[in-house]
Amino acid sequence: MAKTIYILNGPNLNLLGQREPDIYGSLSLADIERDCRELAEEFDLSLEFHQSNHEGQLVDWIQQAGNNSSGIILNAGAYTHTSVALHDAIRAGSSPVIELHLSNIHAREEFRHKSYVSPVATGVIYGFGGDGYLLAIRAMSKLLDTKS
Ligand code: CA2
Repeated sequence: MAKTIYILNGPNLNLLGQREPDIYGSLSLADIERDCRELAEEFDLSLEFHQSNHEGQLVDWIQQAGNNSSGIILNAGAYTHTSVALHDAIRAGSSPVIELHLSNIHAREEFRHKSYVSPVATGVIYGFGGDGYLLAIRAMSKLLDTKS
């Protein structure tokens, strides 16, 4: 049976492509989803792709992915820098988690340097724009193969 990856996107990522293209690129989230689906199919992975502006909804999806033994690619947006709830949800589950950011968060404001996700993530990818999602799918495919 095909393994499943959850790609979860946090607050304001629904605005991608509409503003701040110098920082986040010109792709919309729908463009990114389309490219992810194409690559996931090549790797024979089934894909759950979601975005929410609500912290609790992201927690629910992280728990759901854990219950289904799925991998998680998480761009938690601004919650990355604030959310103990996301940290705890990842910690409570056994899913491998790749933290992802479009921008290089360490080349930006100081408040973006702190991540509550990094200490409980398997790995982190940032600074490659939309391509980061594709790099993360490749990395997750290997992680899930090693796990089985
Ligand atoms: O670089 C990333 O992927 C971030 O997770 C994006 C978050 C930011 O708070 C993190 O520090 C880094 C912000 C997403 C907001 O996206 C927008 C897109 C277009 C216009 C305005 C916001």
